[in-house]
Amino acid sequence: MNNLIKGILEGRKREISKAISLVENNSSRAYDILREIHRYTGRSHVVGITGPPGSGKSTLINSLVKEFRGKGRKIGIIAIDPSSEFTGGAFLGDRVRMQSLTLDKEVFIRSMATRGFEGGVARAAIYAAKVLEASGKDLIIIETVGVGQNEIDVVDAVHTVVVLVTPETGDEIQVLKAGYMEIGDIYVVNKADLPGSDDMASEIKELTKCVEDGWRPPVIKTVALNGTGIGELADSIEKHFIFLKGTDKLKEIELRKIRREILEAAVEKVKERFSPVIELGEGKNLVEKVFSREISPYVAAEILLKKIFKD
Ligand SMILES: Nc1nc2c(ncn2[C@@H]2O[C@H](COP(=O)(O)OP(=O)(O)OP(=O)(O)O)[C@@H](O)[C@H]2O)c(=O)[nH]1
Ligand SMILES: [Mg+2]
Repeated sequence: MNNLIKGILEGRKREISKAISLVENNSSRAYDILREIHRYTGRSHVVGITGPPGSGKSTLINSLVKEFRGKGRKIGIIAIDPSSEFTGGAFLGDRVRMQSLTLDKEVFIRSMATRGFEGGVARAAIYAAKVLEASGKDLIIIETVGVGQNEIDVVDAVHTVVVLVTPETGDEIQVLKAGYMEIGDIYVVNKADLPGSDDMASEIKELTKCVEDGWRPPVIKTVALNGTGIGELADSIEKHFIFLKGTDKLKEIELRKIRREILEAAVEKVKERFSPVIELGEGKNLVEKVFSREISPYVAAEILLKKIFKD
């Protein structure tokens, strides 16, 4: 077994970090690693924490990690950080806030900017989570913001989705109605020290009333800054995982992830085979034919696919 894999399995930060960088760069070595570690994955609880910018996700995760460390859990955190795309400010802020945690051997934290990743940041985050699973983390937390495609991809790949809102902006309920209400397994009204949090919590309870799949999403008020409500939140997160394990839902989520992984691996393989073929021989001819409008790119692709899979 090579040293990188060994280091990951032993939970060493240097090796975990290196593997995640390879995943981020979509390097072919990343696939070698993912192939090797697959059998050591599938035991962690993967939690997505999502909510509008500035709602306190990073602060909350900081408190949650302390709570879970108290229970002896090993933890990995991936923060998908859209703000760093513009100024780098939030990145530094998160870093400072989370610095105390990084001294802990059993806590691994990684921040990812939303741009600059071959294949998308959601994909990088999901594979990074897999590396963390293999490293023996009991709990993996992915922080995401917004309701864009990245978000949906991440939400699809986690076991438990925690949606964070605050009483700060009145129109957030509109945001909730627009997309968050279908995805949350647990709702958190953070900044409960500010006025309006009770109303906010009641409104969300009202909206989630008709959720009918054996799990009624709890609504929890927290003050991430001082730890209020964090114990209750940690309990809910664990209860949700127990709920998933007790039904076929956990397997459903895993199968969905696996299907996507197989599809991605297949696309990757086709790309690998395709690229040289379009440069030479028949491929080159087909490119010319597409150029002269004799055939379309789609027809050229079909011809080449048939040829590749015949060999
Ligand atoms: N009053 C109050 N402020 C809080 C609370 N939790 C977080 N904050 C503050 O809210 C601001 C944003 O907190 P972050 O944890 O960076 O929020 P975030 O959701 O991670 O932000 P982005 O990653 O930029 O989307 C910071 O100034 C925090 O100190 C809370 O419970 N009460
Ligand atoms: Mg943050």
